[in-house]
Amino acid sequence: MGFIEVKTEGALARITIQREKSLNALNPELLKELEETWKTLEASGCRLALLTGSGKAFVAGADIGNMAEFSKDQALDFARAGHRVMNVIARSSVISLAAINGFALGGGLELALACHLRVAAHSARLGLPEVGLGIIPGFGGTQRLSRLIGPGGALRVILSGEMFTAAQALSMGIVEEVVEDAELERRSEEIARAILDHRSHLAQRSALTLVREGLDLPLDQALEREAVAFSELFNSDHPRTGMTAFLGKRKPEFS
Ligand code: CO8
Repeated sequence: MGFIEVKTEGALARITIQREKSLNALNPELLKELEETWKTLEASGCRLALLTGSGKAFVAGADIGNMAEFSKDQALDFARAGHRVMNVIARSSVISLAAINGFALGGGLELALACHLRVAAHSARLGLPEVGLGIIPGFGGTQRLSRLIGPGGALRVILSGEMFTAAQALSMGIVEEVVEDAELERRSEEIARAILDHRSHLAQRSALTLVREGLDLPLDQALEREAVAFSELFNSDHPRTGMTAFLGKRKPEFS
């Protein structure tokens, strides 16, 4: 342990990657630590993780020094280790919001893509520069980016390897919001609070799963899953709590 700072406040966790001298580049130890951090968050009852980087980068990619002399087998192991971590984050019931504070390149952008939501600081720079290194985005980028913005946009980003601005990322649909640099922390926390306060965590968990898994299903099957998931919420007291609070002009307090 040692590359990740975790600060929790109730259901909110602030996660900061701290490997500043390498612009928070992801090496195997850091990846392992990220995976363990998420598993700890899940066990702790945390509902939302705000993920950011320390210094001038969110994450500037996988650690290039670590990869330069890879054999084919080592490359496969590393790609699989990356996939495992990104999947843990993407499939987690802990809602993840990437607060992109600087460079989010290669594996760093792929990490942000594994998160459920992305807010970028105005000066952030994003990109998938892998093809310039003779490799491909191997931490899920070829798949998650094309699912997020479509194949044309994804191929433009991947094939050019160009760095682009936060405003360009917003127009491509890669991030949900861009804010002034000084506002990144405050605005990310505001979004987190809007998600957490007086909202049903059971309904949110259900919606997370439906959106994520539904994308891989034919529409009719995905809609049927939605209907079943909708009905299953009525096994809990959350629908009654939420709707009686509305009718009583109160804010709901979900158990
Ligand atoms: N890996 C290792 N070290 C890095 C990385 C990185 N990805 N990025 C930056 N660093 C290091 C630099 O080498 C430098 O170290 P040192 O001080 O010892 O020379 C330090 O961080 C500071 O960086 P710079 O001096 O370069 O800072 P600048 O502000 O001049 O430039 C940049 C910032 C533009 C971000 C520049 O550092 C850069 O281009 N970095 C590399 C970005 C990149 O190509 N990222 C993609 C990496 S590949 C990848 O992520 C693949 C993921 C999928 C893997 C699949 C597994 C098989």
